Amino acid sequence: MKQPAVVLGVLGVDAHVVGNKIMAHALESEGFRVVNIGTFSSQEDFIRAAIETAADAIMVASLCGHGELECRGFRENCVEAGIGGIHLVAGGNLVVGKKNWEETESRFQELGFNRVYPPGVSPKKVIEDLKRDLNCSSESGARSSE
Ligand code: B12
Repeated sequence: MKQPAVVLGVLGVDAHVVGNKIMAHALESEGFRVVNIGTFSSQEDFIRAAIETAADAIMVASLCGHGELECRGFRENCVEAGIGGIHLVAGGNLVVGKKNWEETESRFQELGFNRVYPPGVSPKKVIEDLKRDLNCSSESGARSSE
């Protein structure tokens, strides 16, 4: 069975790289193939990488607070590029300051993200959800969380 692959990166003019490195390491330790495109990545960079590597998911971080603006049109651009069904995940500090989390979450769901996480989420929680969402079993490459 194929090892599940994810494209991970930091969207837009955003230099915050620490969480990206931690998330990449955590995903790799759990058996995912991680294509880390790093900081200052555009929507097109994510989508191109996902097509080239036949990724199962795109994992977008935005820390600066411009997430909502930067994430607009992401799902539509995936559809246009022929990967409309790809699993989309967003996390980091998605909005400026401390807004009501439920509002932020539903805003990103409306934008087409399957999973949206608040600031400081643990990589363990993100990976548990990802395994469930991608139907990963130990046979498919990602190690079981037990
Ligand atoms: C270090 C830091 C910087 C460094 C970054 C150095 C570097 N190369 O990484 C420098 C000094 C460059 C910087 C600059 C700026 N910063 Co700064 N920075 C921070 C700081 C103090 C820590 C960030 C960090 O490394 N945290 C540790 C990591 C482990 O946590 P994390 O990144 O949040 O990641 C966790 C989760 O979010 C999650 N996660 C990470 N990636 C992903 C991906 C996915 C898909 C998922 C699901 C989850 C996930 O997992 C991680 C583990 O829990 C934060 C404040 C804070 N305490 O968070 C501000 C902060 C992020 N910065 C902020 C701002 C405003 C800026 C500047 C705009 C300031 C300015 N006016 O110039 C600039 C932006 C520059 C740019 N173009 O990016 C704000 C963002 C505000 C907002 N979103 O509301 C913050 C929150 C500070 C604040 N309270 O105002 N910053």
